[in-house]
Amino acid sequence: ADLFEAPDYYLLDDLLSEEHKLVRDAARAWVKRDISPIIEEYAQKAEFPTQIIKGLAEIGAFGPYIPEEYGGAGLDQISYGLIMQEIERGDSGVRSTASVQSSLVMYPIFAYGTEEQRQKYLPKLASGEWMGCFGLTEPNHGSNPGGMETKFQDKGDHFLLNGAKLWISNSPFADVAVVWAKNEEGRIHGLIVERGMEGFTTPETHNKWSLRASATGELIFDNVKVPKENLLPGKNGLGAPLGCLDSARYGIAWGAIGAAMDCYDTALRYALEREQFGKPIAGFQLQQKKLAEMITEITKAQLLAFRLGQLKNEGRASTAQISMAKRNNVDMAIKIAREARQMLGGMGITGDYSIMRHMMNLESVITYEGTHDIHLLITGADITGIPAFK
Ligand code: TGC
Ligand code: FAD
Repeated sequence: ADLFEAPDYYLLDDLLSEEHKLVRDAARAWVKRDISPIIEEYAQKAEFPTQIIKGLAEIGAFGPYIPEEYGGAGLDQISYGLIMQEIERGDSGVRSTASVQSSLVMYPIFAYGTEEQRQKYLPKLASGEWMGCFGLTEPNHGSNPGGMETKFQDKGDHFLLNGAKLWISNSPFADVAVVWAKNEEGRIHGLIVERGMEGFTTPETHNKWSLRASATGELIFDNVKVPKENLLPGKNGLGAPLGCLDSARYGIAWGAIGAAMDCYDTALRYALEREQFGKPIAGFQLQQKKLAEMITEITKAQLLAFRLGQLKNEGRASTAQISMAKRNNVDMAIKIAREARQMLGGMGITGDYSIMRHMMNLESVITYEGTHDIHLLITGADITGIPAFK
């Protein structure tokens, strides 16, 4: 088929609006044209393909749900999810870039920023003229961001920022960083730090076996003078960064379906063509079991994401509901990637097929934005009322 046909076993398309389908198909066509042909090469050489930034902006991947007056696409949450699904069908690293830009940089500026900050940053971020990153995780504080050590002091006409962030997607090339740091009272605030501010550096993290087509790095603040107007005034406390994570995790719940669809689609086609013992391997029960379980799990994940999207559109999706979908759908995708890889035999380990790349990428996706275990504990805390984190 010219255009990738997503598995749609329960006719979910019937529940989508014309706009949803238009947005989805535009993203799908762009991924097929501009991502799939080049992504393996960039993953192999561990480089982010900067030339795709313009295309990401054009399909509405930067701020899908940010209002049009700020340059966003003004779409609903299901369109946002469908865009993430299609991008991650191409590559989780490309979807990461879009997630960070939209939900972790544009969203906090939109939701917690002043009107001046919105006007200054959002249109340029929506067009991809500026790229952003989000600094929450630190070398000593990953799952427990509340323990962060990065801090800022009020120096009268500016803030003085010191500390370090690790594992930051897009940091090596980002123009702006939304950084979470504690003030002198230990309260967490968001600050917009711009490339070029003295004492601010962004060394790249090398030797990743996962998300190789995405640039990851550190953020180092050595007595950085941050103008006071760069503080996000609308919300403070750990709930401020966690509110951004709700939006990014929701996008990942959809994105993971895209990676799973690509693995399933590839394995199905391969199994129908590849013959052993005189017949297509798709004719063997063991291979059918794998394929049947894949389509079942994808279908369940689609329904979870779709219903979550409805709740999000109504402003009713809880953090715990989002955690459940992120955890389930990423786990579903990584298991499908592992099974699909085996179905391709030796060919499955090569870059001639996308599966091994998805499989390795998903090791990051199951870790970032809250690990698999942390999301289980969020569900546990929600249903029992007893947080088991500490
Ligand atoms: P806890 O006591 O539960 O909460 C602290 C305060 O925050 C409030 N809150 C929320 N507010 C808004 N939205 C949410 N989702 C919220 N969740 C909690 C909460 O009500 C409380 O408020 P208050 O007023 O009482 O202070 O916090 P805790 O310290 O016990 O930690 C809980 C835990 C472990 C669940 C949380 O910290 C967590 O989610 N940890 C995982 C860390 C994480 O996800 N890091 C992600 C970094 S960014 C990233 O990975 C980007 S990858 C990007 C890509 O490439 O796609
Ligand atoms: P740790 O918190 O040290 O966890 C190690 C293990 O212990 C995990 O299995 C975890 O589940 C488990 N564990 C921790 N606490 C508990 C507990 N209470 N109970 C049971 N088990 C527990 N962060 C950003 O801020 N911005 C980014 O853009 C960003 N991009 C990333 C990109 C990549 C490629 C990667 C790999 C990470 C990125 N991260 C980013 C960081 C990511 O969010 C963290 O890696 C993640 O939150 C886990 O933190 P950690 O790596 O320090 O692991």
